[in-house]
Amino acid sequence: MRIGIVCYPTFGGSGVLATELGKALADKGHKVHFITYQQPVRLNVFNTNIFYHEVRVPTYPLFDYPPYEIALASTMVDVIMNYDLDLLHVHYAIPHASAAYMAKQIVKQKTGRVVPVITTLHGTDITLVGKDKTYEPVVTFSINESDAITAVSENLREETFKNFAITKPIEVITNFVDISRFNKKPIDAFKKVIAPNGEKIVVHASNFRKVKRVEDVIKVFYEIQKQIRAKLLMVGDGPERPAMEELARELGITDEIRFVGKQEQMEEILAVSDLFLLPSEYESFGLAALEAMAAGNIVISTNAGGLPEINIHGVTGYMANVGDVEAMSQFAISILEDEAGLERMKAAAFKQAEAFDISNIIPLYETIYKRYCRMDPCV
Ligand code: GMT
Repeated sequence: MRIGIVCYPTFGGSGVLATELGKALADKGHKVHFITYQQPVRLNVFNTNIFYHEVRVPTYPLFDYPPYEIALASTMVDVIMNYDLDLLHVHYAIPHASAAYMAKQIVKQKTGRVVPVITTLHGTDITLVGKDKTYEPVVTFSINESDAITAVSENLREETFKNFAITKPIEVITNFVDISRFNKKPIDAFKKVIAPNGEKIVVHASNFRKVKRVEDVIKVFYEIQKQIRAKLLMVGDGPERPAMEELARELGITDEIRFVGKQEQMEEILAVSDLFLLPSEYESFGLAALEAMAAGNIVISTNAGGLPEINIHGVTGYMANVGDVEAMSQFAISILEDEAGLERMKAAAFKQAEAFDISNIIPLYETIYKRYCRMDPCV
């Protein structure tokens, strides 16, 4: 099939997921057209089935806010018509679902063809940004106008019905991970650089926004390093980073923490680490935690949102209430002290990640696409 994928190209979970989905579909022979304003970060392969269409947003002195949504809808129309797309699959509702609606109407008016739109809801498009009343009417309308709606967890599906007047079914297709990519042998030399004295390695990766409660990462690690020789790797970047560097200085633990910025080779980092911290206020799913589990890390997280759907308390890691730094610290210390228990838990985390392997999830999306096939047999 000829599939248009619309996503954010940055390091955020929705863009990562959409890009990995597109790459996997291309490997299966589908023609995949990415439509976004920048080359997606994980779109780092050459594949003759993958096409990338950049959305250009011309500026003009009158525009304090250049109209990205109009530029995106116009690019969608161009790609649908010139590459005869079978469907559009948009990731993250804002503004992708409403732009897709507009593109669909324009193509219908021009050609009479109705191009199906599949919208995948990812998280903050529903729980933070989407339900703000500035956006809500358009978000509700464009989700309801989608031909199929999917959510990345049961929790997000429930949140969507709770916060928006949705009149159609929402199917849950969970996020996934490519186990073969994350199940890597650790590079000893790399491990030695980070933890020269055999320290335990703790990792956090995110876009350092308020919702991630990054200060809890630093506070939990502060407690851990009092009891256990450990290092913390802070991967990613975002608005909270300067304050977190300051907090690390105030606590006198800068030698124990490295802020490594955005990293494309997460699998190398996760291969040498032991424990992933995700103390978020909310996660619809927590893709970063799943990737850590696929690399054999245990996860200490909050029990917010969809996290209990992947992290099993006492089996793959531990969960605590949002903000309960003490509980998260105690869980971390007790498992890091127990070498055999840690190894058992790491194996269980990996096993749990296997259930979310990409090979199990891609066919679920293909099943939805096939409903809209124009050819028989569907190819
Ligand atoms: O919060 C992020 O890391 C970015 C955000 C996004 O949409 O790019 O992530 C959301 O989607 C991810 C992929 O589906 C989920 O794994 C994250 O849990 C979700 N973030 C939140 O719900 C806060």
